[in-house]
Amino acid sequence: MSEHDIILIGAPVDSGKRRRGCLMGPDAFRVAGLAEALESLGHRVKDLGNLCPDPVDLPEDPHLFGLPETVGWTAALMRAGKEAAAQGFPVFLGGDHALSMGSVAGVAAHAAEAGRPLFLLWLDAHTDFHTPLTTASGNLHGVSVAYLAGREGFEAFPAMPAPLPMRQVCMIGIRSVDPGEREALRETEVHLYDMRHIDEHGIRAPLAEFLTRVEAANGMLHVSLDVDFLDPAIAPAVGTTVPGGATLREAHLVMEMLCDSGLVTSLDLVELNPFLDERGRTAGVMVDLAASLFGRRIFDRPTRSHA
Ligand code: EXY
Ligand code: MN
Ligand code: MN
Ligand code: MN
Repeated sequence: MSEHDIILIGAPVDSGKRRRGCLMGPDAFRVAGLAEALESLGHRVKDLGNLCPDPVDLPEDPHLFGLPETVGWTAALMRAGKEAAAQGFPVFLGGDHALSMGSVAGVAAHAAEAGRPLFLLWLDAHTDFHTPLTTASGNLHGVSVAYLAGREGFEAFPAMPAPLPMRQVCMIGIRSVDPGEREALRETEVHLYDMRHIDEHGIRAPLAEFLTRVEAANGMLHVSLDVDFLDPAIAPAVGTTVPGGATLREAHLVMEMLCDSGLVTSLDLVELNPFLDERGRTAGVMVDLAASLFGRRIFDRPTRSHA
């Protein structure tokens, strides 16, 4: 496990949906001891504090919630993400999932300059594949992947500098998809593993297959971890709970495999709503998962089994 220069970027984005609270997410991660946990694993950690959205001169859209503010966040995060990716390993502390439009776009711009393909692992109950034209809720935390893929309808946003081919995107944990998203995804080459697939085949095989492809392409890999990837029984602090999510062990296995791969180059921790938490429990689970991704383990492998 190599040591990283980890750059924490607070992104208190709360404009991606009506229910408020994600703006407290970055501080909850700090209070739960994220930086200390990563430092104890041998990494250097620099916390840039919290970003602000760029001011934008754009009218509200009656159909969409928080459009100007979300556009401002996208521009600010894109710039910060590109800069941080050139200097170390950016970890974006959300904030709701609308922040990934900026974080991933910034990292993608860096990858394009470095001449490497960017792959995206989307760990989520949702596919977030609406566009501003198809969303029924008007909540922009549900459109991030569509923006990153370069779908139409994002004219109000800064242009996505390097649209991601959907065959470079892997979604795991999916269990809530709207009809418009389902139809649009069918036209793509996304690698999508819903919870039924995990139930039937386990979580190891699809992730291993994806990581093999990232490695073969000498790709960079951004991981976007939405709290609602996890089952609400272990992670209640999220506005969009969907029963039947990943267990604690499944989630840790994903993080441990990602760590072993050495392929991950940036990370989002999103949708934590501390207002809905129970004595910091969800923040603690998310910090533990990040620690697994950065090298915390029960034993160094391989372990000898005594049958
Ligand atoms: N598909 C639903 C909508 O568009 O409103 C729910 C989206 C939830 C998105 C959360 C962040 O993952
Ligand atoms: Mn999401
Ligand atoms: Mn979600
Ligand atoms: Mn495949």
